Amino acid sequence: MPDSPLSQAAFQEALTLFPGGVNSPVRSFASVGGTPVVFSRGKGALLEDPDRHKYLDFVQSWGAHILGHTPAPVVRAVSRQVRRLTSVGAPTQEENHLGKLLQKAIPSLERLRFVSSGTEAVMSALRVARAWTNRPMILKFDGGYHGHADALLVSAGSGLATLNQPASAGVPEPLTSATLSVPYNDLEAVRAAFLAHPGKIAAVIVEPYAANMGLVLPLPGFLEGLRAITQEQGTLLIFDEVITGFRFHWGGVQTQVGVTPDLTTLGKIIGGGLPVGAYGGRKDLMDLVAPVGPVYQAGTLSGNPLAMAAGRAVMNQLTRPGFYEAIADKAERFFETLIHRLDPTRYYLAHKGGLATLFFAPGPINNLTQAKSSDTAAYARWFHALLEQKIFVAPAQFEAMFVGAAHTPRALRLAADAFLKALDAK
Ligand code: HOZ
Repeated sequence: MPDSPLSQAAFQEALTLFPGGVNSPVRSFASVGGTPVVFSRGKGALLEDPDRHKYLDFVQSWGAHILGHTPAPVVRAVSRQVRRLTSVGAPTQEENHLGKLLQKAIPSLERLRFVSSGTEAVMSALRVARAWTNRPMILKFDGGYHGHADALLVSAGSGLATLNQPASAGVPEPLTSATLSVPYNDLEAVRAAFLAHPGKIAAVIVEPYAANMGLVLPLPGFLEGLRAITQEQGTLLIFDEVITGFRFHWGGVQTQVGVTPDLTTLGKIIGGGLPVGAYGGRKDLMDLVAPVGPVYQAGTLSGNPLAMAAGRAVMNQLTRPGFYEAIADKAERFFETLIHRLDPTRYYLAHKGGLATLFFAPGPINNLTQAKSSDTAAYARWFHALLEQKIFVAPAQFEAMFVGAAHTPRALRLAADAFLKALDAK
C-alpha cells in the first residue's frame, strides 16, 4: 500500500512489539499476504486509516458491532459511565441492567455470569458441564471455533483453519485427548462418538450457525438431533452464540429455531464493542458456580461497568420496531444480487440475515472438509482487489462477513459491483 505511509509505519513498529505485529493472528493477513492496514477511526460502516483513507468495513470487529462503529448511543453511554465508574471489583447496577435484558431475550438464561471474552465464557461453561456430569470429555465440531482455551484447539476453525494448523503447540496431550471433534452437520458421527465413549461425554458444544470456517448453516434437523441425542445421553448441550447472539433477532438462534440448550455462551454484540462475554443457562447448572457451588470462575474485569453500559446501549437499539427486518432486507438484496451474477461452478455464497461467506468453491458447503475445498489463493487475490478499492472483508476465507445497521443500501449496491469486479483480479 504505497499510498499509506502512516499505516505502514505503524505496522512496522507493531512488528517490533507484537508477534507478527498483531494481537490476534487472523489480523496479520497470514493467509492473504501483504501488510495489514492499521486503523485509527471508525464511524458506522466506515473505517479510517491514519492516512485518512476510508474503507467500507464488512468485518465489523468480527461481529462485535451491529450498529456499526462508534454509534451515538454507545458513545453517549460509555462517556456517561466513564465519569461514574470504570471498574470496581464489586457488584454494580449496570450488571443487573444488562443481565435482565439478556435473560428476557433468552429465557434459557435462568442464571448467567459475565466474563470478559467469549473464550472465558466457553471455558467456564465447559467446566460447569464437566462438574455437573462428572464426565471428562467434550464433543465439538470440525471447524467450530470456541476461543483459544486449551481443550478447544482441536480441529478448530478461524485462525487455526486459516493458518492450516490442526491444533496448537503448548497444549498438553491429556487436555486435548478429552476433546472429540466430528464433522458439522453429521448426526451419525455424533452418535458414533457417543457409542465409542459411553458415559464419558460431558457436553456437546456447537455454534448453531457455524461462522468460523466461513458461514456454514445447520442442515434441517441437525440442531434438533443434537438436542435429542444429548438428552438421551445425559450430556449437556452448549450453544456457542458468541457470534449469533442478537445477530439475527432479539435473542439467540435458540429462540428462533426453538431448540433450547442447557448452557449458552455469548459475547461480541452484547458488549457493544467493549470486551465482554457471558455464559448461562439452567439455574441448577449455574448454581454449581462459586460462591454457590464448587466450580471456580472469577475475574477482576467481569461485568465491567463500561462494557455493561455499552452493551445496554446497543440492546436498547435492537428492540426498535423493524430493526432486524431492515438489516435482513438490505442484506438479502445484496447477497441475492451477488448470487445471481456468480458462477455457481466456482463460487458459493452462504448467507443468513446480515451474515455471509463467499466461498471460492462450488456449493453446497455443509462442513469443514467442503469449506476447505475453497481456492484460498483466489480468495487472497479477491481480498486484495477489494482492499485496493477500499473495501475491507475478512483477511481469510474461513471467516464471515457482517452487514449491519450502518451499511446503507447504496453502499451495498456499490459493494456488489466491486465484489464481482474483484473476482477477475489476477
Ligand atoms: N477469532 C476472530 C475471528 N473469528 C478474530 C479475532 C480478531 O482478530 O480480532
